[in-house]
Amino acid sequence: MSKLLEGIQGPRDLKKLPERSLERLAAEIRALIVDVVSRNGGHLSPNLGVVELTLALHYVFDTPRDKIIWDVGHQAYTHKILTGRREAFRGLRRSGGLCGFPSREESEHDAYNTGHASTALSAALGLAVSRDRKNEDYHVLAVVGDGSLTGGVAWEALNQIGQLRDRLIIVLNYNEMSISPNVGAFSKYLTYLASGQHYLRIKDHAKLMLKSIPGIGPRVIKYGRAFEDLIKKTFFPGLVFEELGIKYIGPVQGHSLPSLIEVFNEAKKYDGPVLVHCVTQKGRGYPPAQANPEKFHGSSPFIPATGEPRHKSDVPSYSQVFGRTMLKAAAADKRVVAITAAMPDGTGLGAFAKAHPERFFDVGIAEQHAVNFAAGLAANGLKPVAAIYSTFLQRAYDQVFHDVCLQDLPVVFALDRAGIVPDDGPTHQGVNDIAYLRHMPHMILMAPKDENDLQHMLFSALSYGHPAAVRFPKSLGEGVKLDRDFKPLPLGKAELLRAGRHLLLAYGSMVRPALAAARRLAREGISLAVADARFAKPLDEELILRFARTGRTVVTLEEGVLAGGFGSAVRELLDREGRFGVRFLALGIPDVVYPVGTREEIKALFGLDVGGLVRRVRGFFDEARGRGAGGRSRPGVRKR
Ligand SMILES: Cc1ncc(C[n+]2csc(CCOP(=O)(O)OP(=O)(O)O)c2C)c(N)n1
Repeated sequence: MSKLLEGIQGPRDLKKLPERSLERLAAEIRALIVDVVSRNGGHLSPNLGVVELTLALHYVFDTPRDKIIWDVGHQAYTHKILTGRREAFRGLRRSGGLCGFPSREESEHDAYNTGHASTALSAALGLAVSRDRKNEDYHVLAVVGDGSLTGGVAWEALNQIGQLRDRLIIVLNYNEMSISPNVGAFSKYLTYLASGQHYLRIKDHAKLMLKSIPGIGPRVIKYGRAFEDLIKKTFFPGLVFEELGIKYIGPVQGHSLPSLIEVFNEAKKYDGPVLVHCVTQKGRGYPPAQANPEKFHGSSPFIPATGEPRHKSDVPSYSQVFGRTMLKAAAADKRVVAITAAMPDGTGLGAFAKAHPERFFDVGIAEQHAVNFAAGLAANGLKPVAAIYSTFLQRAYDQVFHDVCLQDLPVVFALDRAGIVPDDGPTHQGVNDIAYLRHMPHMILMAPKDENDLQHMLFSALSYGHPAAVRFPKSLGEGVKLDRDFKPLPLGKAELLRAGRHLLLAYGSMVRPALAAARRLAREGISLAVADARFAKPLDEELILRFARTGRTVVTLEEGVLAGGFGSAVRELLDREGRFGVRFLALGIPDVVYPVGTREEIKALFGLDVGGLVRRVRGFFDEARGRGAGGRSRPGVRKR
């Protein structure tokens, strides 16, 4: 039998299919998603959960004229497959291939770029309001998960959606999961709605009330369906969404194509904001993901027959070492508590959560609240460690400043996924944290060169009594031996790892490449000392100035943006101290949007791999010797 999917070049082809064929098409899409994600890695269980929902959306609505905004956007694979990217889907998350998230640069069907959670409602409202002000006519939809609805910004949007009442369709994809089981009081409320209990309870209650009205009550109850409608109309306005001015439809079985098509057609007719509550199952149709939706939320490549990972390693990841260190730190000090914003496992805190449930807090997708909450805990003597990915802490810039740093509260930030983040594309890069934290008063910034130093840094951070952030990459460790006992690191002291005439000063993940580059350049007669900076703040000024004062060259290396980053800090120090005629070069990442790729590919793109470092440092020395720029000597450049 030929595949239906092969005939789908765009949503128009989908609409030509009879409704009864859609189930078969859903099965074909699931098979394609499992196949591609098993090879390339990606978000499996969220995508398997929305196959029918997406089919129904494209069956009823008409993109690119109608605009669909996917919250987070990690669940948009079926949408990509149906909108002319079926072939390209094989290159998902690969260099030069499709981005794992919606991308306006990629397709006119992607109305808005996403990657961080809880943004779709605000953006959809913006589109809807601008449509109405410009007298345009199309539908605007936001598809948002129950996890993403825990994010504060989604509530700020709901607040205004209810106020403005522009025509807008919110599709709530409810599966009781964030990455892990969803948390919080609102999540419980959605569960209550989805279970239908609210309706039964209201119905029973109303029946009792009506029965007690002599003569009329029993007769009304007898009219069954009409009675139910009356109940719905009378009591549903009490729902939170309706109270906010948003019509509520649901709950609807999110894998039943006929039901979905019916409710979307219904939602289409409504002239105001409407929310359709769809109940879906994460991982639907692939048993390993259904059984363990959390493990397959974002998966590395796996063997489809078993769900087992394709690549295994005995070397622990930085996240795992962080998690183990937290267990040790908690055993050593009762004041240590851990906070995650919906990432208990991704951050390596799973074991901590089990061992110390009363000292572990999953606040939901709520980074701002996480930091604010940590400040409160610290203000009363606890030692909170907020484990938040570098890219997501961007959300809480003001809380870090206003709540933590101004009050000099000892909150420790464990910044996982700092630096170049493979495969997820521009929204997930962790390259800004040095720059957005460096100017915060009282803040201490650290980055380990390996997983053993990570332990010591976390331990030290907990002892400094100030706000401190430790950044580490999304990567396996370097495979070094882990010391059993914690070693306190002297504040603001770098470690000289290799002697030499000029200085390569590397931060965190760049230390090892710096050593390798220095070894290669030594063979060419360029003598480089290599120091592990350990701290971006406070800097080891004594060490840097020792090299600078003798008029030598200083080169800084960082896996972060150059503007305001670690190299900038060193440059500011040199400027402040008079420069001494030092030649200075800062290597890092420019402020550009760069494509999907592996960490190695992106490092190479910016010349931060060993080969690139050798080339660029050599070039810098050549320039000084007058061999750069066509061999002409440049006036004003000091010779070595
Ligand atoms: C601001 C922010 N914090 C954390 C994340 C990481 N993250 C990606 S998906 C996700 C869970 C989303 O849950 P939900 O919206 O319910 O979608 P589901 O995966 O269940 O379909 C999280 C926490 C993110 N993308 N953005």
